[in-house]
Amino acid sequence: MYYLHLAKILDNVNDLLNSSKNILIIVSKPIDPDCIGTALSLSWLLNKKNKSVDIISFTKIPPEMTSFPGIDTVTYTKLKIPNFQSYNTIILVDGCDWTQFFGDELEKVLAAIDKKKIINLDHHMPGDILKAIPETCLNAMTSSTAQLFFELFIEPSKIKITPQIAEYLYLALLYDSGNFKYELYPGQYCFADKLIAAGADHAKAMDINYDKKEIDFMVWAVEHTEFLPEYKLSLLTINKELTLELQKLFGKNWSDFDKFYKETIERQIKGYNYGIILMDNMDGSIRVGWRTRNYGNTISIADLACRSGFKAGGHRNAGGGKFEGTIEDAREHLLREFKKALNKS
Ligand SMILES: [Mn+2]
Repeated sequence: MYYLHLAKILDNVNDLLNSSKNILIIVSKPIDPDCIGTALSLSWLLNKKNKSVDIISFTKIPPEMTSFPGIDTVTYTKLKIPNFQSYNTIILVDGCDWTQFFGDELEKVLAAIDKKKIINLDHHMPGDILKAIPETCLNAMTSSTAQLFFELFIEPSKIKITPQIAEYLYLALLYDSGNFKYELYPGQYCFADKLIAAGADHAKAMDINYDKKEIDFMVWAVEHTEFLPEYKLSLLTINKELTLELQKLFGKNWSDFDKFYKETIERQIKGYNYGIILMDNMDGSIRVGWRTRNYGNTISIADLACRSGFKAGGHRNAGGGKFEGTIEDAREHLLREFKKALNKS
């Protein structure tokens, strides 16, 4: 079994949950179907066990998630830091770094929480949360946090999920697996099949329409993408000037509309195994996001970004990071490490 190494941690987590009455679930940034679908299902299971549960987000719910079923029960808590003392346990869902949960408020919030009562459920490459709370951090390489949650909590509980819960988990799985297009993990199809048997509606879950702005962004982005065949790389560099242009065209949250571009262009063009977006955060830091082809021999952009001076994480083939400095330096460092890595491979 692929969770064997987690047996002791699972015991710790269950002990903590069993002795808790009031539980707080915090979802990760970016807000996506996996963190939301898992949080809603987890809340349902805990309610069944007579626990009182609140779900909060430190990030505003993005427009494409406002129609997710059940999203109304997730409270955006930007203006007010919750009273952590009133909860026996705090569960962080679908993220591996503190910043994914607490954003700008990080220091202030963490100081107010007893780390002994934090649980982390996640499937990303382990980050600073695992280091801080190794005893209660359930982190495994699965398709989605939804799958980890289903296999470690729902199935052992013997509680039958409703079609609604099956839908939440199925939407989470579809999103994190790119409709079964990305890397395949053990048990993934089995998990999907069980959700269908429990009432998830495949046609309904697949019936996704893109926002028109996604197409407009894609057209803009393709025109601004450099195709670098020597690196097998498509690179979109969005400097300060282009950031302002995007804000004018799509509003402040323009990056909410980049999914169609990422799905269609990054790692999808023959000869271009890697897709990278570099963005100026306009605060002296640069953001990177990448995707790597899942098939064949590829280099790890996560490692390469770290060697280029980024703090980077996520998954091997789809992740992100941050660089302190100028976008020109970020680009130069990345390409330099790219060259080195390609020469070695
Ligand atoms: Mn996820």
